[in-house]
Amino acid sequence: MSKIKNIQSRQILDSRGNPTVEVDIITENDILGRASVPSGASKGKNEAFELRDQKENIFLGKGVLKAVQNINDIIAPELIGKSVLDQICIDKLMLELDGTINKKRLGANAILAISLATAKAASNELNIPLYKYIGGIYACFLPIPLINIINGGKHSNIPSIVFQEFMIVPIKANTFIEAIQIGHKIFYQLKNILNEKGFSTNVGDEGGFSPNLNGVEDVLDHILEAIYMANYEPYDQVGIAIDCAASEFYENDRYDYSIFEKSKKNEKNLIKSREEHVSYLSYLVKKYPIISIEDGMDQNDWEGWKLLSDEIGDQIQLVGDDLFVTQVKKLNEGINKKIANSILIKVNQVGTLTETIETIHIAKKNKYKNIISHRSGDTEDTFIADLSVAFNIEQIKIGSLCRSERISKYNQLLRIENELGKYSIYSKWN
Ligand code: 2PG
Ligand code: MG
Repeated sequence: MSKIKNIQSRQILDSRGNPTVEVDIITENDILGRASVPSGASKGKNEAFELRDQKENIFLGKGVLKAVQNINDIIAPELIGKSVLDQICIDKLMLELDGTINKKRLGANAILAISLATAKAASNELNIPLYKYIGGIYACFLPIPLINIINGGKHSNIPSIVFQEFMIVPIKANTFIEAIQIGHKIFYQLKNILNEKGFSTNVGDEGGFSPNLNGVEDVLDHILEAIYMANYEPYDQVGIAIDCAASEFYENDRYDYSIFEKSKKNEKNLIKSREEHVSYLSYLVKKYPIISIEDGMDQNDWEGWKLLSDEIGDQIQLVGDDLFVTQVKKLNEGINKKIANSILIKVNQVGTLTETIETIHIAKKNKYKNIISHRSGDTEDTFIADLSVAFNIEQIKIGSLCRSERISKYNQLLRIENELGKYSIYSKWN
């Protein structure tokens, strides 16, 4: 009954209007599992391979019809008749069919769409919420949201802020809805402040504002002002998290802030050695209520990562995104070298649900925090909201409180909180 009867794949659009893969898996019971795949702008070099058609005159080369065809011609015939309850076997079979290290043959976007749709079909087949199907009876923790409010770097087209994401973290909220209310208040305070000063409140790729501010400290000053104006205590009630996405401005062994802070191009101190960059981050941590830094260093600058980890790793959360690309091998390397203390989890960096779960478990075992994450190009798919609850993950990063592809995930978490009712537990920051 839970056997796959039909698989239909198609090209749909992500939040940037670029094509992405969607899959429908239909069981013999006519039960549907549907999933779609997100896509990053600041991608790690070691991410699983995203297969694009590369036909310049169609969708600027970003079509995914080849991936769709791989599903229809290669993957689907092998999966028809298999049970959607056999997630591990299905994921393994796809890895074998692909046969490459980074899923280059079939495309990680093809493989991931099937992998996620399989789990959804299974949960629908059993009539169990997705988070419970994946995580079991102990799945009951709602994550703390890292709520994006300013977009810089590659997520904005205003070349004035080198770091990619500035987020607020409601660390003292007692429920998910309370966390959202706090975020909402600060988000709109910030909007007022920016408006009054004549800055644009247009939003970037992840829904945070994208104003023409004067670099990182100007952004942090504005966020701090918004936290105070909303009547919250920085540090005590609300912390700041940043994603430097440092791989995007690392060139010739230097951290070159002028790549994104173009108006300041002639300022001498914009090009920093790894030591200067680490000192700057450490200075920011002293000056502002920063409690988490993601990708503070370039993905290949392990020496820099070590320096940063030794310098501030015992004070704040240091998150590896491009550094670990959700892959066990990279994470183990980091654990052995005592680099970072947390990992960003993005399903499409590794390409199957099974491998994502393996990485989550390795992190937990080694006391590295997991932070489930969206991509800057995302869809209305809410899989990652359920995934966070499935494994009682402490934190989630799903953008700002606008743009429907972000809101869909917040809403799914609100539904889960509502459904769990008195059994829901809200994660605590520690
Ligand atoms: C990141 C992500 C998501 P992108 O760097 O953490 O916020 O961005 O999807 O562009 O890689
Ligand atoms: Mg990142």
